[in-house]
Amino acid sequence: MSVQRVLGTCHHDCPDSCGWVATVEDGTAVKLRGNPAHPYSQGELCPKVNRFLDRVYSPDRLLRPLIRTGPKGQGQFESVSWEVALDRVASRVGAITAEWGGEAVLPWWDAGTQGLIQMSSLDRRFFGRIGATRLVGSLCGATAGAGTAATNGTGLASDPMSVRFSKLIVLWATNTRLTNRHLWPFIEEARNGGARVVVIDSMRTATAQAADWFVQPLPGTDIALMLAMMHALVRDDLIDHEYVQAHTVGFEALVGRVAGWSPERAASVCGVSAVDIERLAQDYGSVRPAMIRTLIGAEHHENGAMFYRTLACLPALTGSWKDRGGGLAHSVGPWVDRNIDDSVFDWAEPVPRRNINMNHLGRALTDPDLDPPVKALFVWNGNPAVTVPNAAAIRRGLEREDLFTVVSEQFMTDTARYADVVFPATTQLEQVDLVPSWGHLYLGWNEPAIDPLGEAVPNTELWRRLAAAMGFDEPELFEDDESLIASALKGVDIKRLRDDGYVRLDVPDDVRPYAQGGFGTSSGNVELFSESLAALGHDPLPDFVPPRESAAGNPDLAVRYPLALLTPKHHMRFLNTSYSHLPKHGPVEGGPFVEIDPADAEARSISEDDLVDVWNDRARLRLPARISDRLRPGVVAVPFGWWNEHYGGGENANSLTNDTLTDWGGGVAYSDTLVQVAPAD
Ligand SMILES: Nc1nc2c(c(=O)[nH]1)N[C@H]1C(S)=C(S)[C@@H](COP(=O)(O)OP(=O)(O)OC[C@H]3O[C@@H](n4cnc5c(=O)[nH]c(N)nc54)[C@H](O)[C@@H]3O)O[C@H]1N2
Ligand SMILES: Nc1nc2c(c(=O)[nH]1)N[C@H]1C(S)=C(S)[C@@H](COP(=O)(O)OP(=O)(O)OC[C@H]3O[C@@H](n4cnc5c(=O)[nH]c(N)nc54)[C@H](O)[C@@H]3O)O[C@H]1N2
Ligand code: SF4
Ligand SMILES: [Mo]
Repeated sequence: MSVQRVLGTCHHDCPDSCGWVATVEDGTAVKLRGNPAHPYSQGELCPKVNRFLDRVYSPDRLLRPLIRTGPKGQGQFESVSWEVALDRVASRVGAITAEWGGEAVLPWWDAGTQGLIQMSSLDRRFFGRIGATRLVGSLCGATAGAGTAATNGTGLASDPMSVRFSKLIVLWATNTRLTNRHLWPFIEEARNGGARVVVIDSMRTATAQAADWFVQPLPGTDIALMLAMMHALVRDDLIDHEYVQAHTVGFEALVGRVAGWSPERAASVCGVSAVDIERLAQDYGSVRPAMIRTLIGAEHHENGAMFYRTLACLPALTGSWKDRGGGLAHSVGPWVDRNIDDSVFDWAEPVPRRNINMNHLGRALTDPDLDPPVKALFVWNGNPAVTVPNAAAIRRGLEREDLFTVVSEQFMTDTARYADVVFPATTQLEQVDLVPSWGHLYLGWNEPAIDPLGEAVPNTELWRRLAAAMGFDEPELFEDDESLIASALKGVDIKRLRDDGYVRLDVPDDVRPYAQGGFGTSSGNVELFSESLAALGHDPLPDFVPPRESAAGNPDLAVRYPLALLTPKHHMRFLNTSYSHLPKHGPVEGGPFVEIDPADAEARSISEDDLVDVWNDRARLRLPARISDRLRPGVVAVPFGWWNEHYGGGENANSLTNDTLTDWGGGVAYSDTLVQVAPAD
């Protein structure tokens, strides 16, 4: 028997990008464990990926190309050869582009794998060659990045692992223990050294339960809290004047703005008491090092970019960037640019192409005035029928008989069910890739451990086959995987990376990007007052504007829909919508439900486990009620990640959510959603 141990890296859209070791016996993977040598994940995976082999070898894996035989959305397909499926796509797409032009083709993809080449590489060339509509915007991360960049010029930020040197850790709108679990041991290390952990979240999450202090603002109102913190920092002179003088612009203007934001005023907006706001400001202004850790939880509001822009002012005021274990930690993506240049994958564009925001998929598929209309849709690395807000509109669009939909998937997702042609995709065990992380400073290598199952192919191979079927002959459309990876790497020893399974980015051990200033703005300073935001029509100073779909933003709507709805990640065994359909994941987590506070439940005569309707003008869901004290009165929550089938109909949590774009950054405000809840009749 031949036994091999193959090093790889988890591809999931998760900040941890864990290193793994697959044990392969006679070509079959029999064990998958964390790589104990990995400096960040330290030998552990997670309750999702501990069972990854069940996913790889699931009897439900799609292993042959499929062509639809029944009505759209019914999931009736027949297996066909690759040749037949490719011919079908080439002829339909050829006819569509001939009649409507390339922009009638819309590619839609996300980070189902965040591997460098399998997430996005040859697709850019393939769709560039077609002249397809360009997908812009982001479901995740871009708004947070654009918000911090408005203050700091770039998204460069603290190394999350340096949290172990902190004495005060503020986990702001991030559910670390669930979503970023491998950071927790470093937080515990800091705690053992005397650090205190404060969690600021609209929900009493598992992370909040593990904190020393939990602060609970109403959703979408944290900016008011931050403005009042700054008010108190200025009033009590907890400002690092030397740092502010040397490395910021607009301090006096900011002081003028926050003067109007007393803790009492902020308390009436965000629901956190003035006493707690004062205490938070005192702690933040006096304990050193103090690190603020955030990910993306707060970007899904209409004022999402302003949240991060305002948050980024705090460490500048206290000079916290000077400290190891201080500053602001969010995505480390911008550090990855030191060693990776993915613009090598771009297609040299001969003509400008129209843009469509990925969050507006429903609008794009149903807009009668869109010219040209979307006639062909390609989806890979994502499940937009469940993950994109206003999903009810997406479903109506996917049902269009004149829309030709192509999906590349590992499973028959809610999106794949609407496809005309489905191509089978490999998993991370079956494909080569390099995995940049957004949660730590190591690049991961992923060596294929087993041969592709059935006729599944990596995404890159799909684009090569489609290019050939379309009759294209530019050599850059056919570049092989290893060459693609090598072309994007800068200054990385690939052999070492392959041998060890990971390599540290070209960054120092002690990462303090702004200890001596050097911000990425044109002035080189933190822009407390931002001319560039003003030029774009935004408020040049931090300010709080209530989201339009909130009780404060739209009192009339709130009469009909008085409850704010959160739809957060909640289940340990889910990764977005991947896994909820698998037998050792979904059934173990139970099923979807709506969480409601005792006061709101009582006012509606709702008892535990009662079936209730949750609705607004977009859709209606019927769910069991769970009465809990994790939310403030006026806020309810439905966990994200379940498929339509788990709701027993054609809807899911995102059928209810708001697809308004964020203030800037191209994200979406799905956490600004108002609903009503009542017992089902
Ligand atoms: N188990 C598991 N882990 C995951 C994922 C998963 O699906 N399952 N998904 C992965 C992905 S794609 C990502 S991007 C990361 C995300 O990681 P996080 O950003 O940590 O997670 P989220 O759950 O999106 O949001 C965090 C918190 O923001 C809170 N929140 C929402 N609005 C507000 C607000 O206005 N103010 C405040 N203070 N809090 C607010 C929510 O209640 C939630 O608890 O997690 C990754 N890890
Ligand atoms: N209401 C609400 N909506 C949300 C969120 C929320 O918290 N609440 N979170 C948002 C966030 S942060 C994110 S990142 C998005 C996630 O949105 P999506 O990326 O659409 O979510 P996933 O469910 O992870 O879908 C990934 C799909 O990619 C497939 N896949 C994985 N690897 C490969 C591969 O190599 N090739 C191909 N072809 N397919 C592959 C998987 O089988 C899976 O079906 O959802 C967002 N939407
Ligand atoms: S999903 Fe996240 S925590 Fe789990 S193994 Fe993958 S990278 Fe690690
Ligand atoms: Mo995400």
